[in-house]
Amino acid sequence: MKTSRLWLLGAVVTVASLAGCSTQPPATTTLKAATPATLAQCEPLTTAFRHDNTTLDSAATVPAGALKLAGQNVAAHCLVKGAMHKRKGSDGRDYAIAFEMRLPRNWNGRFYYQGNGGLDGAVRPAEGALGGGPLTGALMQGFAVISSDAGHTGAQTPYFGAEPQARLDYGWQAVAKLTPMAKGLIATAYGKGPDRSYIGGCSNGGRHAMVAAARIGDQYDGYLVGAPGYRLPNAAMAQLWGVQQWAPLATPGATVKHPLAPNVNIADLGSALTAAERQTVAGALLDKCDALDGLRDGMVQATQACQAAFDIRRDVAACGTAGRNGACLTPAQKDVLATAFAGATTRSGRALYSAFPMDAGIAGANWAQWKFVNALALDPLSVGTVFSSPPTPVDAMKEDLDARLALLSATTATYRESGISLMSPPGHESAAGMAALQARGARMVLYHGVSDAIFSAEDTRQWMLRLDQALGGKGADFARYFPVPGMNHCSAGPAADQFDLLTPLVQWVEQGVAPNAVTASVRGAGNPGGANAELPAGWSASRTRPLCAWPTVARYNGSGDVEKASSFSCKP
Ligand SMILES: [Ca+2]
Repeated sequence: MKTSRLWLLGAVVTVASLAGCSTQPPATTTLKAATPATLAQCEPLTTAFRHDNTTLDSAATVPAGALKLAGQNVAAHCLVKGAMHKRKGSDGRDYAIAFEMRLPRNWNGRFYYQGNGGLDGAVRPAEGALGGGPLTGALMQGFAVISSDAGHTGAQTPYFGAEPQARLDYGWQAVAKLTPMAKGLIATAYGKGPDRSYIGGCSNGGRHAMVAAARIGDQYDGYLVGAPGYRLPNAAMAQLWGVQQWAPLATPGATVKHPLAPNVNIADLGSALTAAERQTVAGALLDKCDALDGLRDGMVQATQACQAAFDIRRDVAACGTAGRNGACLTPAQKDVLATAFAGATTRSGRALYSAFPMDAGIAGANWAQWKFVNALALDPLSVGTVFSSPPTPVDAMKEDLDARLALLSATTATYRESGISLMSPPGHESAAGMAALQARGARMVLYHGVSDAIFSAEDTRQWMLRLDQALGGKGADFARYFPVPGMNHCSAGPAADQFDLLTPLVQWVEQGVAPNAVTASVRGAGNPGGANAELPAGWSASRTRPLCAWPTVARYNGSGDVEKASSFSCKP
């Protein structure tokens, strides 16, 4: 019975496909698979390679095992260091787009652009970081990898934002300049350019990938988009809103150390919603939502159903006359939290950013770090210096958010592209350009921690909905989105946060196999990528779960080991 049903289904699909072929072009294109090659030269590259506005400072062989990733030896490769567009900035400082490339001796024929996080400003090792909990990365998989500082040095100070060209390089131009150079260097090193090219990263790195898709869509075949801050200036504005809302609820006079300047104290906003209170919210949410996926396991897979089932004001215990004790919230706390999740607005009612999905990862330390520390220590600097035209200091506690929002869309004679424009993918409001990428055979895989406190997984879902509309209901032919329940910003939180979505992306681009489910692991004690200290005590140290392509959800099969991904299926 089962067999004949399957056979019948197969027959129907075949007939439909044939009918489709006769009236319209094939729905999907699969690009030719990359073929391996061996590194032809390393040290001579400093003189053998020539590219406009580019200097190579060094090229040296890194022997096998000299670099280790997640406890494994990285194979022998060539480490090339250099810079593009060395110049004197309008602020008198020296600028350049510094980079390193790591070229494996045994190369898989592919190029990986490693987009880095935060404000860039440092050439992180070109290991091909994949996002999520630490794993080995693209270099270990045989990719030639580039990493850059995106045009300025100083990973933690946004002074560069006042320098117009440095601001543009950070926003999008560094990727556009480095990409053809990197492909040329690969051609010189191996005797052929990359057969297939990929770009990926998390946070600002995910933003780089999404911006590249919109700006230089002919350059990359695959996009690995993690926690994309694709509306980063807007997200930073929502952070300022949070500062102003939480500050009156914080303990008066309480301070914590500034994360970048240990001698500086900043207001302890976290006292407005303590770790115990966040745990209380997570507990109430689990009561309502954990079983919606078929299993009480401390993980809320049915994120969308949970948004309807859970109400902060109704479902979290209210503090009585004795006041706060960690196990309840005051009405004022509930109001701020509910508004933050619904989506912050300015005084005049303009949306600052996005709604956020409610999820058990609110208990994670990284959630609080973003909402209560970075919001006060980092976001005001980025908004004031990098995203505002002209640069204008922010007073986080008192800032007029309506006026500030206008500065993010403004241009001047010196700053000719607005902060929002230079940071965001052009046309993201309609997923513009993605139909052409899809037709060419390019593919995108996205992931996002559902409990990411700085960039919203709901904002990513909304982009997927717009993509689906732009592709006539066939968004899944171009992009697959994998929400990661419980995960905070790019990793951590009570989550299975270790996964490799690059391998399935390559299979999709080069073999036409679209990913529906990818196995993710928790990082328990002894994990080679480093243990996650926030795993709940009741979970196995080797728990696995399927990450399911949205909108499907990992549902328990009703039987089988509750710690194993194989006991779950991705279903609507
Ligand atoms: Ca569950």
